[in-house]
Amino acid sequence: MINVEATDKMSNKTLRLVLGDQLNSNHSWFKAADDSVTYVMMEVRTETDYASHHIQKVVGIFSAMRNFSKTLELNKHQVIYMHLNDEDNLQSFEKNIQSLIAKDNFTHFEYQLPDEFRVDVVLKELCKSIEISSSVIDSEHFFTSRNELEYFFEGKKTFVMENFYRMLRKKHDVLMEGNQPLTGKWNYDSENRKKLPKNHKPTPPLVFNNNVLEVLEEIDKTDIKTIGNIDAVNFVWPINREQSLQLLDFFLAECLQLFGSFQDAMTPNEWSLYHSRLSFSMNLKMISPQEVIDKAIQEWNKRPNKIEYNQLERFVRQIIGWREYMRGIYWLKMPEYASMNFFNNQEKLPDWFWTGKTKMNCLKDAINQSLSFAYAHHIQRLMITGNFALLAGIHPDEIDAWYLGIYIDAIEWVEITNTRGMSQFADGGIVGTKPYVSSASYIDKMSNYCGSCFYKKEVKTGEKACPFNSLYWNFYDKNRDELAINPRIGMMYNVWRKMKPEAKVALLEQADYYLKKINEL
Ligand code: FAD
Ligand code: DLZ
Ligand code: SF4
Repeated sequence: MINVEATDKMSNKTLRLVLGDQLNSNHSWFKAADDSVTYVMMEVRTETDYASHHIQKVVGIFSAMRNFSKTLELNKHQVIYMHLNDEDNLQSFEKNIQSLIAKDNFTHFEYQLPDEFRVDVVLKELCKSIEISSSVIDSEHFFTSRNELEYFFEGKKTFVMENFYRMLRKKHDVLMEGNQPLTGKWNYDSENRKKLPKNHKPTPPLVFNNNVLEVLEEIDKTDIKTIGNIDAVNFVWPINREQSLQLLDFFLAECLQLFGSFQDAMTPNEWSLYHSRLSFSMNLKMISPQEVIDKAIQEWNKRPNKIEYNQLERFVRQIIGWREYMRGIYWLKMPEYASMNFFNNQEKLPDWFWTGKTKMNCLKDAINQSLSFAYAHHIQRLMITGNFALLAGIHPDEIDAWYLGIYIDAIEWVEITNTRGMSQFADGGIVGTKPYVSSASYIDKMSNYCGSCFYKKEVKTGEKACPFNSLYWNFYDKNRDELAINPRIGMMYNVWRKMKPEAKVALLEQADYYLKKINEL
């Protein structure tokens, strides 16, 4: 537990703020009930309106918040819960807190370190403006502190996720034998790139049949702008810690054994495959990354013949590696990160990103699935929607707004680093070493989308040519100044240079034609 900015500990009536993504029942705050402490949780318009969120995201967060406040009350904590339509709700964290302090004579205010830069600023400003003392405490969720990545890479020009991951494995003694990785090998990436076999039927996902109608009706009474669909009688996402743990158990029993093998696979109408769908539970802190990893390792120890080590390592890497790495980059690079646009892309997102109405099968599936479930797995986000947006030169602000809204797990610290960084290379290579772009051949290699598509994957120009093919070469041609010096990309320019001039012209004309009628693709 760290205590920062403590200005006065002599208070006898304390108000503690719990944010919607701080539902950590194991936090030291909640160890014992204390009559002098009141917790406040609030559904507010500043949070519902900073993006056009998916309706499942708003309903899911409110439902989880309400359940969390009930659990606190059951454990004898005093809680003020402000519902969205409460008359005295002033619709922002700072206004509500100021009002409560004045009304209820609190003498001390406390909050947990928020995960979003904007909220961090708001709460710091609030503490300066109030006349009572205040303090801030860690959220006790992550493996790393906000600044750990900065210290680790101090003096280095580039950041490498692999190095950060290895340091954390050693530091937290995860899958280690002394100072060496268990099995002697750190990285199993090359073994994890299988397409789903034709007749393979994946295990159906565990979904919850939560009735969240009451929450939905309250949102419907307002003018909050949301996107996507919802079945509010059978809401599929976990909305409390118990359900989050059930989802974890289901993943360990049914999916972990094939997690790595099919991590990059995509197939129509299968929205979850062998992914854990634990990001929502973890990002709201209903479960911790430590317990997810511990339980995965326990499961592997129980069933070593069923779960290969490489499947386990690949899963652990996502959580202790990528998730912590993205958080470190966020706190090191914000707020400048939010306006980076390395390629100076300026285009608007096509309308069909919001409707799914496109003839491109891969995009149609990934977008419709996102509208139906507020979820797409990593490769759909990176190599389908993200890939297309980058090839089409869409402005990163437009892309961020889409990703921040549409996914149930989208909280800015992990959304923006993945979107602007990993997917769009708008940070010029802070997160990744090269842009993730591909033509149809990669999409066909990893999915079963192309066979039934209106477009033809092998055709580059002319009728029914797959748009990814010409846009791919157009991207390299257009961004030559930025990319040709990158040693990981130089090879692509050799291929481009060796192409016949008329073939190059045809590809660029095709790309131009598609970009001009992007809304009709
Ligand atoms: P699994 O495939 O089961 O992986 C297990 C866990 O590993 C995840 O729950 C997640 O906590 C972690 N993880 C995996 N990859 C990453 C990653 N690249 N960065 C951080 N954590 C990772 N993740 C979010 O949580 N919120 C976002 O808003 C978000 N936006 C993204 C946008 C783009 C363009 C891309 C390419 C990726 C984004 N990701 C985001 C990362 C990743 O796609 C999701 O974490 C993952 O798809 C969530 O599904 P899952 O829980 O089934 O993950
Ligand atoms: C995303 C979200 C939404 C839609 N609504 C609320 C809310 O009404 N109250 C709340 O406390 N949190 C909400 N959140 C999550 C916050 O945006 C999140 O806590 C901040 O981004 C800090 O990371
Ligand atoms: Fe996507 Fe092109 Fe394949 Fe169609 S042919 S599914 S647009 S990659």
